[in-house]
Amino acid sequence: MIAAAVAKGSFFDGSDGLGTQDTQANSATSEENFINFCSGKTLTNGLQNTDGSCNGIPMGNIPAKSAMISSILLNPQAGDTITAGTDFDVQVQTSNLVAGSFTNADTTYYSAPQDLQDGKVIGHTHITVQDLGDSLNPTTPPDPTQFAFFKGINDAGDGNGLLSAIVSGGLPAGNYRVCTMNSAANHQPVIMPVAQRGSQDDCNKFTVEGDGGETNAAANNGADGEAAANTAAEAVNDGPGAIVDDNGNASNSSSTISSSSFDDGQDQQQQEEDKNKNSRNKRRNLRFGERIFVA
Ligand SMILES: [Cu+2]
Repeated sequence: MIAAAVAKGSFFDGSDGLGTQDTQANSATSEENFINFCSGKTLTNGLQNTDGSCNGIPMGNIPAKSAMISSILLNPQAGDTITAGTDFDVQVQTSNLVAGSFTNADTTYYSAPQDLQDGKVIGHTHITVQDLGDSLNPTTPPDPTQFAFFKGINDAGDGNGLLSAIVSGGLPAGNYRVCTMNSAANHQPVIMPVAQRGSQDDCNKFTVEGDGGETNAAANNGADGEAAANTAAEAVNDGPGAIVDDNGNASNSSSTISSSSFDDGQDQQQQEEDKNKNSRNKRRNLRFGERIFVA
């Protein structure tokens, strides 16, 4: 590491600094800035590992307090009633998000730090809608694996922070919550400079009424939702750097990455594994047609 890049703040557990409280947890410390924190664990490696993983990529550039992200949903509004099975727009006005930057969610998930342009976070937002069950005010948190609609918005909207996603086909009758999930380009939740602040995200609750309306294609159990999850899972199987060429064949670029700077002696074994994956992947066609924005 370059000395100037070492964060000395990580040397201290916070037990005798300013702001110490009796009830606080002492921070973990590392004079190496946790550079080996993920050693021996399953690395995130840009993949959406459903069993969890360890990500060693820095958090990155953080905006000034004067450029913190804020959001307000314009549609659906709080308490709205929407007709079942009818298209509607989710619209959110954001501020201080340089929207429209959306990296490959299957192979570069959390793989690079948050970054800024003109002092503002470069990234995108996600819209997620969940069925709340019998009531708009349930007391049990909704299961995060279950969603009625999900979309990563990969465009810059109107260029002034107004972003939207069409819920094509609408939703079946029910009580719902719609939320934003603002993120940096590599899909990580945005990191803000101070603790005391307003939320960077917004949620509204609304009702869908009437007959008709099927499971939305972008639900966790809809065709697009399942295809996106399958693609993410295939990328995990392919390993870091999995790519798909113009013919729809997957290959793994990580074997071409020079790893001479690593001292763990596993490079050769890794390259052998990558080679095996390549030959397997070449037999496999991209099954899911159009690319689906999964995250
Ligand atoms: Cu994303």
